[in-house]
Amino acid sequence: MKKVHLLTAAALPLAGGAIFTACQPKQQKQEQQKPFNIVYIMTDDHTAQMMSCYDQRYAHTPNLDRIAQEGVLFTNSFVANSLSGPSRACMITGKHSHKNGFYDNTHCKFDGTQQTFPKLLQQAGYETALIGKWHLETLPTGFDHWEILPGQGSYYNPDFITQENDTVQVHGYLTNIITDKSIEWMENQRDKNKPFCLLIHHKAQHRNWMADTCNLRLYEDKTFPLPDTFYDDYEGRPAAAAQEMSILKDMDLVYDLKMTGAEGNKGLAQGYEGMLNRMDAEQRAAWDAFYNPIIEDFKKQHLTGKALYEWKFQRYMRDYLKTLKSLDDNVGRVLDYLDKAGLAENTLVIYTSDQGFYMGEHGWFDKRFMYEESFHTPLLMRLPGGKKGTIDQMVQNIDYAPTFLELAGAPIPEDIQGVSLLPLLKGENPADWRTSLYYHFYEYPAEHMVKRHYGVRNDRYKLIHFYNDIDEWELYDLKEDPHELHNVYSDPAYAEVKKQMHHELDSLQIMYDDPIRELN
Ligand code: SGN
Ligand code: CA
Repeated sequence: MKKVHLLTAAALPLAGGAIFTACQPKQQKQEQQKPFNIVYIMTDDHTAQMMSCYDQRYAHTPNLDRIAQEGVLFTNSFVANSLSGPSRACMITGKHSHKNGFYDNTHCKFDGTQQTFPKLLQQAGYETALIGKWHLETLPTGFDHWEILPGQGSYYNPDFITQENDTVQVHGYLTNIITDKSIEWMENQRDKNKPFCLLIHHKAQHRNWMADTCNLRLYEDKTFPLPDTFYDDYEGRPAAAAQEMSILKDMDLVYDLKMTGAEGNKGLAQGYEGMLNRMDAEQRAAWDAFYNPIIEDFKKQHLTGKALYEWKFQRYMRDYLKTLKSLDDNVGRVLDYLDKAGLAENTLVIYTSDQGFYMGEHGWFDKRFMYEESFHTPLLMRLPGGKKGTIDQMVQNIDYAPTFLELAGAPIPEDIQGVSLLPLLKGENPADWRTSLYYHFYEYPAEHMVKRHYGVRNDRYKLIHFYNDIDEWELYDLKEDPHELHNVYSDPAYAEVKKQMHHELDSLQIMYDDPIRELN
């Protein structure tokens, strides 16, 4: 039987079905009480529709699927505020945005003096490290080691901000480099006498989906089916109609789809030029050799209307998947390293994204809305000796901090708003698990023009209030209308549901102490 290490804080059902309890012989218990390490891999804008363990239509992600097969896949995993900085702040504090103070990407700087789970893990004897995208505007605190990207970072020959507050350029492709640095830290830089927690934060799959040159030619023969809601008319949903994240109108031909010379936003074209200028001669030659013939072909076609819209969707899907190939390969490298280094048996591996993303659903890219595709975020966890299969309970990214603390045997401070997922990972089915989730998005007016909103979702219904320069309520019956096309807020048939959902929303706002900050 495989050697499995026991949790320090709680007994786990072990691989092979054995259950460790308090009556284990003392010596055996002591031998096995080796603390778990934590390897937390978070990507950016990677959505469950583009992971084969969640959705078979588009992507093939064997290494991500391996985590799901050897551990658990959460079917109902959500964020608290679907945007990078806010999402990261919720994750690291275990608190909603109004409690951690990082509401949006445009106005906020993370208060690094506040309590975070890496600091609490350090107090519990862990060594902590962070490598990759940070996006919280102040320098990281609570990490023994960190190397972060300035802002969104660059896919090619990226800069890193080091702990000495220097900016250093590294040659190569970012997803590989973040993985190289992560493996290097685990292998050669950490204190091997301590348990560790490593946060590997990728830029991929963030806009503008620039793939590694070795993957550019993939998926060119594929034509992807349009999502069912690709031609949504937003009837009955004024906030959905007002957004600026449409593939047809807002996805830029040059910046997003690499059609140099095509019509588009000048600032974005300059941004893209800057990205190309980071490349060395070899990278640039491979890039041009691939995209130039597509540019020539695109010019000849003179596409407009529906044909242009669908052409953009196909190019978007291909670029996203090419970028994803590196991500999946590099997750595989981390898993292989953990095996080779003998760490897999006492390391919790987590895979998640800072939020979901639209892959043409409602005609969109980007995120922000409390609608399913961006409210949902992928979540896989592999805990040695823990449950295998799927977990259907409703979980949120504020739950990660208490999970890690409980796993480390550290106390969970009272003011953490998330709930430890450890009972679920142990295969328990707690009778009092939460039955609804709270959401609040603030970044407006801003890029993509998604209006401010908050709401509640339970296993069947979702109530959303869009506010600020609008006052609109939406109610969805997710069973009858999984694509959220029919706002039934004013439908008399849903009067009782509406009342109950309002009550649930009020209860959550009281419980989480959200004064509904209608910032202007
Ligand atoms: C950038 C992107 C946006 C994206 C935000 C936030 N524009 O501003 O499309 O919504 O980041 O993304 S870009 O022209 O700079 O690519 S987040 O994931 O970091 O929150
Ligand atoms: Ca993001």
